[in-house]
Amino acid sequence: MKFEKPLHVGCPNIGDRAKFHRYVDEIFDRRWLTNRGQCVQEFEARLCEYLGVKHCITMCNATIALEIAAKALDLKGEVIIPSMTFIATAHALQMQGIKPVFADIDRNTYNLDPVAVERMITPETTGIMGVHVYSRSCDIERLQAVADKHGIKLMFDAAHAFGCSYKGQMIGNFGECEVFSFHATKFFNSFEGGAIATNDDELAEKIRLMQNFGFAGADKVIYVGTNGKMTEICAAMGLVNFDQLDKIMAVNKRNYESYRAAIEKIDGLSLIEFDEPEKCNRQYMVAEVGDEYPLSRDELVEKLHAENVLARKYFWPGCHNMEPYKSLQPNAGLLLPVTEKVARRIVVLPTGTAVDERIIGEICGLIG
Ligand code: T4K
Repeated sequence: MKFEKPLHVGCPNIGDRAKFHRYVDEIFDRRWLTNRGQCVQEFEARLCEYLGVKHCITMCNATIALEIAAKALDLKGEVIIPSMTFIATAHALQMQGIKPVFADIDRNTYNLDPVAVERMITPETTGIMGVHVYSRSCDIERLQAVADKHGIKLMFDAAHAFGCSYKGQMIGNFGECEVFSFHATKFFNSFEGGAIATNDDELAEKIRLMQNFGFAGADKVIYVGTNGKMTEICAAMGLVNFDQLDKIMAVNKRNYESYRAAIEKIDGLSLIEFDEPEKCNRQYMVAEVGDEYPLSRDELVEKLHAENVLARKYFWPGCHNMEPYKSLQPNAGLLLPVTEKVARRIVVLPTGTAVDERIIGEICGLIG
């Protein structure tokens, strides 16, 4: 049965509309639309409290936030990242002349394998940018140990991991800093948006300066910077969505259980698993298509699309197989066997408040 309307991966979760409209009226009344207004300040205070972190600087999006973070940390030369990530992770480095060096991932968690990371370190390496892919945290302790051993910096692209914890502590507290995305397609959105969380006062100050062209007062620029500011309207959306954070996480957990009950009965298909005691947003419903499944991953995606279920292949084919990296580093794939294997098998299914048990049942009926 074809769904009447397309079911997107990344259909936004939207909070209390009346409350949002009240915020908009207040913003218009104040005639203060951007540049660290009241909504941005309130949003940042709430983020800090929720994450238990000293600083959380909101940004226009996570891509610019990654660029600012890398620059503020003085990363240069080579920085190690996974290829199994959204292209923004690599581009944020390449845009400022830093070479992203792709290290392979762990077969079970799809996150950077600390052993593979250490193998990629050269005299040019200045840092590691771990990515908590699909909201499962990296092996933070082991990555930190590698960084410390080699005297390089560790930061995280935590675009997927807002609301998640590692060993009981909220993501946002690890490495030199961590970068969140609040893009419309994330389970918690501010239309567009992001934030950099850190417990380092000096780094936070530098990031605040760089986000606002390097201004340290009227007519006084003391640092190179860009425009990374979040608007008031985006912060208002973030504040409204904060009120339903627990609800969305509960919906995603319920969806996960519904998918799991159906998918575990299907030969050759498996859902990724989460570390139960940890907090997790479960915002991506990720399944792996194995050899025993009657269709290839691509055939399954095609079949679902024909029924208006717009499943995705995140993060196929891997950053190293996209330009400019494919041309600049044509042999990178030779050292990425796990990435290449996993990227060929992944399918991401719709979740969030746009789907329910009945819809999931129908989707699984198409798959099974
Ligand atoms: N690091 C990582 C690890 C990331 O995954 C991302 C972004 C970033 C960094 C950078 O964060 P931001 O700079 O974006 O804050 C989407 C998102 O745009 C992107 O934010 C996300 N990761 C990535 C995994 O997915 P696309 O190009 O695949 O799809 P897009 O944005 O066209 O939308 C996906 C689906 O959602 C579409 O089928 C339609 C649906 N959709 C989309 C929007 C915007 C809606 O239903 N409503 C909407 O408003 O990148």
